[in-house]
Amino acid sequence: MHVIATAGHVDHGKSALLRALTGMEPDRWAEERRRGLTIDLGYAWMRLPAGESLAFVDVPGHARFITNMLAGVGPVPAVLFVVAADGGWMPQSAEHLAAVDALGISRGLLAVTRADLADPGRAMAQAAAQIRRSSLGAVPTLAVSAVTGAGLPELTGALGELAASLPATDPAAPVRIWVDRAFSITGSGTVVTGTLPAGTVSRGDELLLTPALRPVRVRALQSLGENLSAVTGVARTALNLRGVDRSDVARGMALIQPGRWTLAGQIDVRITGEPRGSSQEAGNLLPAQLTVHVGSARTPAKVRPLGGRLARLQLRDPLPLHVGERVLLRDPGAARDQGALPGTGQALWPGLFGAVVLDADPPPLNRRGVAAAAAAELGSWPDRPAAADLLRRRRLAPAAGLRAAGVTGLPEPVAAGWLADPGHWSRLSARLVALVAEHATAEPLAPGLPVEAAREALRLPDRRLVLALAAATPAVALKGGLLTARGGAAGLPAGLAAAVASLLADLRAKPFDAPESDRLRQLGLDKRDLAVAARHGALLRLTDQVVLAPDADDRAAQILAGLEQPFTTSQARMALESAPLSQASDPLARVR
Ligand SMILES: Nc1nc2c(ncn2[C@@H]2O[C@H](COP(=O)(O)OP(=O)(O)O)[C@@H](O)[C@H]2O)c(=O)[nH]1
Ligand SMILES: [Mg+2]
Repeated sequence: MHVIATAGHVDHGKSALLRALTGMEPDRWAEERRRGLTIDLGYAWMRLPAGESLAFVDVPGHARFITNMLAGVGPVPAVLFVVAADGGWMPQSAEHLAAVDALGISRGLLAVTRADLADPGRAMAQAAAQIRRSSLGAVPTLAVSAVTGAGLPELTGALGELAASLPATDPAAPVRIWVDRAFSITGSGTVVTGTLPAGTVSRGDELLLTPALRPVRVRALQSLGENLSAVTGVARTALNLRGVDRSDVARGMALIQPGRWTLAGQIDVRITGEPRGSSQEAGNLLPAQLTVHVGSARTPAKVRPLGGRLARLQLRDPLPLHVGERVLLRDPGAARDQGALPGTGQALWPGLFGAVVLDADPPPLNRRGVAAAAAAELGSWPDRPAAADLLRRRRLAPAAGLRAAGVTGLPEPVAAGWLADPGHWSRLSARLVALVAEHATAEPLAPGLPVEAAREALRLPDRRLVLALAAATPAVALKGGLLTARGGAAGLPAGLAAAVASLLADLRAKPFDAPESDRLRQLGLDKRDLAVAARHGALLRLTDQVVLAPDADDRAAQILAGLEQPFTTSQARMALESAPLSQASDPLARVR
């Protein structure tokens, strides 16, 4: 199935054209039919010559219902632009085109209808010239009449070609359905409808209703009036929900798959359109307040300019978003009818423009100079930020957070569930080496720097990050929850190094026979010396006065692992006493 929305000035024949194409009535309300005016969104569908279904979202053309129009166009990938042959290009033609352009919709058709009432040539040329300036570019253009039926077979053929040319969608994509209608059916409960742009929803799925993130279960689902066990986008869907009252659902909420979207309260955006003509003060690109439209949702937002085309928007109601997606921004203060009409090199419509979401979970801007730094950083980002861009900004981030931001191609985690910016990670590594050295100097008798102390000093959110960092830092060793330098005897004072070398020479013959206190005294090694040597990784200190070669514990484990299991303590002792010393594990190698 494919879904496309109509666009065009009021009374130009959008609803009549859909009626003629589909045989269905897109104006659902009695009031709409009585007044002959589309107020809210309408729905109709047809079967294309190739056998596929094409669903239409019919939008109102009247200026008063522009937010309904935006709710209809927002979630849809293509438009059927309608202009009356006897009306030509009109203000709401321009406003709708500006909305399509701001949303970055690039696929569509131009139907010049009511061609039985006037020669369509002028309207076709006029409209095509305007549309060419937008994200739609050059589109196939057809003259039709809903009354005589002239041109309808050609239009059906062109719709088939348009549908076939739309990019395939990913059935495994994250699900987000913007609610465009909600009602209750006696006996079934709450039903919501919306466009599923990609991904798959199945009966029994649990989805979250934004912004409350309230869990709801899909009890049943329909598409184009048919009961189905699963629906894959692009599709119009009606979902019967368990766990929510009709009164708790409204247009502008969304049903999302858990863990796949960021519920954003503030976003950093790059303006894509041309905000000229809006009510901003001179010299300022943006007004202080904007309305953000995305999908069927809209919310007021406070604008904090970051410089150039970059801004932070503080959303009144949080929205489920991905980075890289388009939102539409509207300046509620822009005088609708005062702006320059298109064709003068100005904005397509005053106070209506687009933006891309660069960051849906940006860091706070609470210190001086941070905004400028943010602008400098965001300025280099592409419209679809990659994991590397976001990580450079976050430095460290849970992989789940980046997945929820819609980022694919995540790097390998550095520790359970954590991603790190490579630059930041190597700076942390250097910092850890310095911390361990500082601690050794400050507290020479301490056996090492506790992992928790390192976590605090490095301000890391998870102790596992310290463990991973230690493992990735060759100059640091981790044993028993303590971090020590892995420098061997290299950093020891000369006298101490010599004494330790003698000790290690003794241990060569009997690696598990700790030197007696007499021998230690003879070499001039006191408790403090032993601690310092252990801190440098030159000795393994079991207790204050009991030391072995630094690799003794690993070697003991190896030897014991080679014994027939289970073994007794005396068998173990015997095995260790007679342990041969291999060249590779010569402890002196570290001192020489
Ligand atoms: N003669 C003629 N009238 C049309 C045609 N299409 C629409 N109309 C009439 O134009 C008016 C507006 O049509 P409608 O579909 O409601 O316009 P919308 O506001 O764009 O949805 C209605 O009175 C229709 O009957 C057409 O192709 N030929
Ligand atoms: Mg209509």
